[in-house]
Amino acid sequence: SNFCPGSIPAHILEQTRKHPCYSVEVHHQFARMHLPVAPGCNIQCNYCNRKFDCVNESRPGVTSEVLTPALAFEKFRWVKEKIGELTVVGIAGPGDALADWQYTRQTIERIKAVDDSIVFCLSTNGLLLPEYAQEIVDVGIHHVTVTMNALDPEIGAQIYKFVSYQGKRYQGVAAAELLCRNQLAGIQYLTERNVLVKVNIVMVKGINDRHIPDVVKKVKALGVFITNIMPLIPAPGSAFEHFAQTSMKEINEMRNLCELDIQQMRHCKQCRADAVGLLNEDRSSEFRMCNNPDNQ
Ligand code: CLF
Ligand code: SF4
Repeated sequence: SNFCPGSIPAHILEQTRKHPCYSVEVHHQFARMHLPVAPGCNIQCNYCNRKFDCVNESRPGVTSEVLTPALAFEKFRWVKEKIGELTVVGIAGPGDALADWQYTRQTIERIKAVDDSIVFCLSTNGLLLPEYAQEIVDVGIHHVTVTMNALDPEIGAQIYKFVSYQGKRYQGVAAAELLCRNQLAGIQYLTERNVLVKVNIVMVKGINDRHIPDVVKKVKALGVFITNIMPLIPAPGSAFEHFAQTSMKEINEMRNLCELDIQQMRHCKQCRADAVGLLNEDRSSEFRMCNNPDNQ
């Protein structure tokens, strides 16, 4: 069933209107912060070099300080005091937000206990959604991003080097099949429970580019809110290191095509896992915990 705003409770749509990634018209008005509490990852994307932040929600070449939930809570209080227009707290790595779910959950619970106006958001590769989607709903997260690059396992096999799941390592077509199955089941579970799901797609020329419209149609049918087609920015040291960066011309042509099916995000900044501020003014360097006056 396609996304239908009429079926979403008013208090959730109220949150969406304050979310700078989901509501383009407020992205100069409201700020988000990412708390980098999730260092681990359970898959290996060929475009990722683990030394950097998760490429699914960020550009390569930058590394964020990893925080414990306790330090992340202190950072939230510091930033909230300085940036009044902060509305959204997101967990976007630097690995996968669900691979370290206990850290992600503890961070959100601590903040929620002191501030009930914050909108929580997370970004994941989706592998562990079947395990944690209900907890995501229970904890009160209504905005989730899943990066999904392929439905066809032959194409997925060219994007993912391996998938580690329930103590077993999968490769090739088996890895891509498993990841895709969990992503689709997880997305459907969330949309059926009024979570607004955004699907990020990394466009890799010659690999998944011509397959993207199929991915978009499929996730639209699962009730996804918006898709965000992003350029591949080849990470140094990754398997795709020598691939060409997808041009914005190519990205925009693909977005124009896919917009016939579902609304497209066009203002993504491919943020760092510790991004702070308005989408177009990253203040992460100002808000390193090592600069926190309370920490000196
Ligand atoms: Fe962060 Fe992502 Fe939530 Fe936004 S970012 S977890 S949905 S609060 Fe936004 Fe940044 Fe693009 Fe992500 S501009 S990389 S889409
Ligand atoms: Fe890297 Fe993110 Fe892929 Fe994990 S999900 S391998 S951190 S890009």
